[in-house]
Amino acid sequence: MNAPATTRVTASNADRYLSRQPGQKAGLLPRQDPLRWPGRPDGPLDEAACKRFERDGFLVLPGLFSSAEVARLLDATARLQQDFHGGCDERAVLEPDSGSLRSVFQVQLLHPQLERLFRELRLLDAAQQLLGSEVYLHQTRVNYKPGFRGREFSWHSDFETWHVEDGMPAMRALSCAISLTDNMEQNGPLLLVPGSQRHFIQCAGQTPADHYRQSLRRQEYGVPDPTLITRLVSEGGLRSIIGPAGGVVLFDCNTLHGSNSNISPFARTNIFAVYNSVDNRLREPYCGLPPRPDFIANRSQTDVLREFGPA
Ligand code: 6CS
Ligand code: FE
Repeated sequence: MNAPATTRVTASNADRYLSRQPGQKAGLLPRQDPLRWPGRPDGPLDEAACKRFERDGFLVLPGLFSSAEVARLLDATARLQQDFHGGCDERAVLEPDSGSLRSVFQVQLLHPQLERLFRELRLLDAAQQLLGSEVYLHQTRVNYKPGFRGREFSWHSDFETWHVEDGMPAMRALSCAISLTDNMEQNGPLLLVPGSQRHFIQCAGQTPADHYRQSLRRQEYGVPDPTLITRLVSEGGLRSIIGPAGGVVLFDCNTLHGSNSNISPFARTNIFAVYNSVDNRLREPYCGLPPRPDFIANRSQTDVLREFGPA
């Protein structure tokens, strides 16, 4: 006799990536999803670039935006920095100790330049090609990482958080980071672990209620065990993404990453867009808590993202 519908766990919504379950220990599971999804072989990335993304879990695209485009985007993000300083709005996240502005989320709704940016075909087509489908925006943000006061982002896999806390079923999303200032060794560049995307890092500890209020400032749950980080770094190395403003790095939702504090005088300001496959829309959070707010995990505007119409 079948279990009543309310308790039956169907194959389609079973939790394939258990993490932060009661009594759970840290561990590694093999990835159960493609590294590069089939279905859209044509796009702006050549075969060598796609193979680098599959191998490393990220792809660096230097100089994708011109200095004139970067200047316009910097103006837009500086405007948001003025409008949101002091954290007057829940979409603005402040640094844990200085109160400086750390991040602003859902920026495509806050400035017309940014609404257009994420629909640029050089980004949209690349995301569709790697994810093998049409896409929508799961999350966007500006990370300001101001000079002297920009604090670190602990080691993590975005997918572990987006699966556990947002109900993202499969590893079929990617982040696109656009650098608006020079990313140097000295100002807290993004650190990525090549090859780490092949493992799902199970984290111990149960997710607190409203965890995002803390985690976006300083993350303590969903941070992998140091012995597992050490193992993945020893296997794949550690790559810091440095380069002049205007560069882009695309990284898989499950690639282990983090970044150091910025004690230099130079801001490291990057815009992030997370493209999710339209075949991977969010379900109920696997941690069993209520869904996170829309500005962090978009559930309300998940139609296919298309190129912006003529100006
Ligand atoms: O929780 C999140 O969605 C955010 N946290 C981090 C550290 N990276 C992804 C995302 O911005
Ligand atoms: Fe992240």
